[in-house]
Amino acid sequence: MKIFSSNLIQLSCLLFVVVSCSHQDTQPDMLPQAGGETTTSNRSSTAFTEPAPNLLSDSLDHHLDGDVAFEATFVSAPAAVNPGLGPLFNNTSCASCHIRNGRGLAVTGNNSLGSQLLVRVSLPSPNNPSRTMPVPGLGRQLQDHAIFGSTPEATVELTWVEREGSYEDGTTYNLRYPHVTVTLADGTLLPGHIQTSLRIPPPIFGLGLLEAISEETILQHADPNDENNDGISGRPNRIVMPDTNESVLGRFSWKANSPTLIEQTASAYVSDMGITNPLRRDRDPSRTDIDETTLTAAAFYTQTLAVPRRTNRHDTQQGEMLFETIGCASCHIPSLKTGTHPIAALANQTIYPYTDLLLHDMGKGLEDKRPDFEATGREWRTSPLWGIGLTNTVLPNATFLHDGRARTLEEAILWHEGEAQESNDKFKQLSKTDRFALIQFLRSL
Ligand code: HEC
Ligand code: HEC
Ligand SMILES: [Ca+2]
Ligand SMILES: [Ca+2]
Ligand SMILES: [Ca+2]
Repeated sequence: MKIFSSNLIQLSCLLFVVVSCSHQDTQPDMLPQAGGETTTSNRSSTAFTEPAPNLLSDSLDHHLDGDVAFEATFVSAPAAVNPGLGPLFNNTSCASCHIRNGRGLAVTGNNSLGSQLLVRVSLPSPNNPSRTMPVPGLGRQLQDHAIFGSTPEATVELTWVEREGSYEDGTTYNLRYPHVTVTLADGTLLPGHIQTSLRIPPPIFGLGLLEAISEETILQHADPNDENNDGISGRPNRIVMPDTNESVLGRFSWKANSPTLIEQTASAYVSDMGITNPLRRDRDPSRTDIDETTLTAAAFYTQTLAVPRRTNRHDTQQGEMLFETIGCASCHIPSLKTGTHPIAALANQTIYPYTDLLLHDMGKGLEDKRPDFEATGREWRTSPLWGIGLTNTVLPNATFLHDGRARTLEEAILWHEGEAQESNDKFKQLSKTDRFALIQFLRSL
């Protein structure tokens, strides 16, 4: 699925500016370029599928190979095309979980189509309860599908529990949170002492830029002991690489539990689809389901997707101001600069991702009670907010937060507790008009 419409759209925007030049809207060129030179003007349902417009032709070819890899549907061996699925898996292609490169749905069930939600599992380590070990027989992730002749590890059922609350002006709202029931292959329930964490697939555009931010830049925003006393104490996650024992900065996934896009891609292949690869071999190390070319192409694809540009709405200034004044921008840092990166198109860009890539204690409501490397059960990585206004343009029923519990942007904000409690309280104190303005700003991203 490849769209070469970006030039056309850019052209039509230019024309639009020419004919409506004295309009109240901010001209598109005056708006911050969300992804620097990787920004696309496409804000349709294919907004997350554009290659970065500044890729040189060799890189664009590599990106298009990666697109094929990302869409490839695996089947069980032997087969002429894309064999090697499973034996255990959650879904059959990258694209079937990251719908149109956006997020996946928070729905499960024992359907033959594969599931988009993942359930991570672990046991507390006996020597250090803030560390985890794999669960014997289940590993660190439940695979709820299997090829013919094998048995899925579990079935996962999701029900939602509703909870009511109200804004300061008396307007009421409803929040929902998931209740997960895991039934193991032998029909018994997953024992209660096993830690679980439910995660939906996040969008995958703009990630190469996040990879290109220097560690130094990210650590500048960290304040683990809250020395400036603003109630915000972001800290980095650190991942110990299995081969080298080296500790590296985590950046990707909901708890920043993955250090690089090649690592994230390699583990997605093996854990989500049962596809062994040069970075994740199994008992027979002499052969893998895919080769290095396919693995690097898929990772390259996630590194080089364009970031959609902000809309040129005139009614977002008030909301943008509130985003600063009620403290959202303390974690969702509007702008960062990328440093060096092997992919030239990603280097030295001024970008507007609205994240610090750090972990924050988000309180009891969002707690999953499952540590992930250095992240505690209550800590989550500040989600990037670029493109968040396009979530439902890309996928109408898509939802927010790590487990997809928030049906609207308002609900996502209302779940913010812990370090973000003050921001949440201030949001609840806003007038209806100001709440709307803040949401309009988010929708313009
Ligand atoms: C079964 C559904 C599923 C499949 C299949 C899948 N993913 Fe994911 N992906 C997820 C989930 C869920 C997460 C979040 C994981 C977490 O937080 O631990 C994720 C996270 C990611 C991230 C991190 C995004 C970010 O914002 O940090 C990338 C990149 C990614 N996946 C790429 C891929 C690629 C490439 C493939 C195919 C090789 C793939 N995924 C296959 C569900 C899936
Ligand atoms: C203390 C840091 C912090 C502050 C302050 C904060 N956020 Fe967040 N935000 C986060 C984290 C961490 C997440 C991810 C939580 C999760 O998925 O469980 C998040 C998630 C979100 C999401 C959902 C993103 C997605 O992809 O699903 C939205 C929307 C959001 N924040 C908006 C806001 C707004 C608006 C404010 C101000 C009212 C705000 N945040 C204040 C840290 C913060
Ligand atoms: Ca396999
Ligand atoms: Ca497993
Ligand atoms: Ca602080």
